[in-house]
Amino acid sequence: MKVYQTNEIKNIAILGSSGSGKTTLAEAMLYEGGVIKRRGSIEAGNTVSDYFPVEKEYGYSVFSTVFSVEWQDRKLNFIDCPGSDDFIGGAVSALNVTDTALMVLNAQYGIEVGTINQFRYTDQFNKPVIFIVNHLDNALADYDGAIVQLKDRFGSKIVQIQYPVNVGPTFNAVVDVLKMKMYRWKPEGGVPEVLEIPADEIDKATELHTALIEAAAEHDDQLMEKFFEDGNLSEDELRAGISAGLITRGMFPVFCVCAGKDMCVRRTLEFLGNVVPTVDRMPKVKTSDGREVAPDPNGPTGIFFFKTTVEQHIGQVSYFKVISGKVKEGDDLLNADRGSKERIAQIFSVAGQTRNQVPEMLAGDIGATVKLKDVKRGNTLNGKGADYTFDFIKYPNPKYRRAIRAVNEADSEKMAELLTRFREEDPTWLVEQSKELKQTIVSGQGEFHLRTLKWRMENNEKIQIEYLEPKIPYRETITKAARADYRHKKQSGGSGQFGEVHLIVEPYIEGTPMPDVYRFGGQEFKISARDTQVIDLDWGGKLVFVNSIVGGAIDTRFLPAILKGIMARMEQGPLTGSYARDVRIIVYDGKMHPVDSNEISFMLAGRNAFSTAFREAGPKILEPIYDVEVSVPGDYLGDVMSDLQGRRAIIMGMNSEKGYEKLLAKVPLKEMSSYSTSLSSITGGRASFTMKFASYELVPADVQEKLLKAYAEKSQDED
Ligand SMILES: Nc1nc2c(ncn2[C@@H]2O[C@H](COP(=O)(O)OP(=O)(O)OP(=O)(O)O)[C@@H](O)[C@H]2O)c(=O)[nH]1
Ligand SMILES: [Mg+2]
Repeated sequence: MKVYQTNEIKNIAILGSSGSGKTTLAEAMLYEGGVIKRRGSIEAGNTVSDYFPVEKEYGYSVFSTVFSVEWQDRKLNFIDCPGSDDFIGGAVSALNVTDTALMVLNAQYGIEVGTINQFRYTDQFNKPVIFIVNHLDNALADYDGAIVQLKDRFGSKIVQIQYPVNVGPTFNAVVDVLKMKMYRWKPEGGVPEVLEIPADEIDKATELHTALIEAAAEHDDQLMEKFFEDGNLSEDELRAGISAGLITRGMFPVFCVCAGKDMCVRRTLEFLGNVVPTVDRMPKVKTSDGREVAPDPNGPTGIFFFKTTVEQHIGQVSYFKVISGKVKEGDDLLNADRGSKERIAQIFSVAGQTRNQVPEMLAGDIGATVKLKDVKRGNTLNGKGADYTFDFIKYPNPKYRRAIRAVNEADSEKMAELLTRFREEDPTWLVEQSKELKQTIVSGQGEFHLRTLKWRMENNEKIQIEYLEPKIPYRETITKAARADYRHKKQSGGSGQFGEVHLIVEPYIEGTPMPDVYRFGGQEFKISARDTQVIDLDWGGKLVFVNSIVGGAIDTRFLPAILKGIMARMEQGPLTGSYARDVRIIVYDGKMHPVDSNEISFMLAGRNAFSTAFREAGPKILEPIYDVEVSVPGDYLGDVMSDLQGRRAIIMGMNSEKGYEKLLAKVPLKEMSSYSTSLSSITGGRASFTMKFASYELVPADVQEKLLKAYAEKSQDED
């Protein structure tokens, strides 16, 4: 493969909901581009894109796959992304390094929830979008229905470049209103016959052609003038206008294909080669500190790694985009994120797992390298004169949480290593070794995400694992002030132990001042704070520790020991052993013994006084509450609402958005355990949601009772 100039390179993400035919389209493009001699299929498990065993097993894409096709002296780099919401990380990474998105639709379903989710990302990244209606040979294909949905949602930005002459199993022809020709295929697809538009299609074709001309003229003043003068635009002018419309997202052209039969795929490639913007025409990317970087092949070298995988027999393969300058074999570069040096031994242009070595790559290009020492996804390698780092990737929060355990204890360490590696490949995972819950918690995007992880562990790595219900990180706090004393006294043989602590506990609410006087049982306790420590607890919330001891009742040197004792109890709250938070503790009195007082005595006295006071202070259990946002088609809204109410949700609001409703709710984490599975079964997979930690809130009395009982039983078992 030759070395391509920046203005010959186009980077394109293939998006669309699961099953829309992205991988099949990729296969047809590779075939038409002469990269492969035979088209593989999902059914036979032999596509270029889905080459990992887990993808063959499930017949879905799990990872994004890079491939390139040379077309009319241009290099089209594609990234075939997984469509399932569970693997959205692949699409997000791809959008960071591509300039145009192909959004594939299944003609049977039109716009699906996956389409909308992914479209939202193209919006965030401000990338041009071309819609491709696939599956036109499907008996249930409804091309017109798909166009109505698109127009409904995106209005006049939807511009048809083609339309099918017939849909369903007999599909074999489209009218192209840019070329004003009809294309017709033999059953094997591939190269079409190019024909004049038949008489009975002329009116429709002319109408769409006019609409296309008007839309193209709209994005360029010169074209607009020309259009007013001549009432027409040439083919080249049309292309220039569409290209301008794409870049500003003022136009979303619509194409037709039947990927399964390789129909209209060549025409799509031709359009991509001619019309889609090259890297140098797109807005410049920005570094982490906001500097613009042009894709200048003569600039300093900066290459950004957007994906890493571990492949059999090779080890780590690292995929990068040349953001600036050029990268050559033998280059010594510096990892700006990790400070380490790396030598680029080989550079590859890739098509799935096939790699073709190239001597260098210029700004804008996408390739891969192997055997780097320490490069993670998201890192940048810089050459002389460059100090770039990029952090443009924003991934969604995980929303499906399980505890994971190796069935054989001996595999635990290997399991932990693999989890780290999987997380490096796919940043939408979260892996947490929770000391608090005594569980390893993996959080991903959905049940299917976790199922593929298990499959890979068991089949590729030969480690048996199991998922368990994850524990909830409850918290404990108090709701009123209380007071307690505790004397620790021990007399055994020689020296004894003595420490006595008197303290007050009360809820700590940021911004509320401490009173000067407390009253308990008719008695007044005057407070004069000598020292206040505000401690930010590792597990959230605060502990405020006030020294209000008068007259040297306890020596100042014992205060750290008292605090240490209290902290030990904060870490294992008196109610259920969960972390305690948001407490103010005022130590106002106590007693010492001239000989027997020592640190351990005050530690124990502090701990026990705190424990007693805490129990008297209206203690309550808090649970994590999440902000949940559900996007659901209007017809399912009622069912989704009542399901949420069954999960103790508080509905916070609702917005309508073209056939979809967006529901905002606050829901306890405990109730979100299998939400993605339920939501998908309620809505037939047509809804999606996101969740984000919001706050800790008191659990209802009945839940508290259950938790206390469970803890008491568990403690008894352990005794
Ligand atoms: N009839 C018909 N079937 C198609 C067409 N394109 C794809 N398929 C089939 O649709 C199914 C899904 O195709 P894929 O290419 O895996 O779809 P995808 O968009 O890559 O799906 P994900 O990887 O899960 O996101 C497979 O069974 C394909 O054979 C088409 O044009 N016509
Ligand atoms: Mg796929």
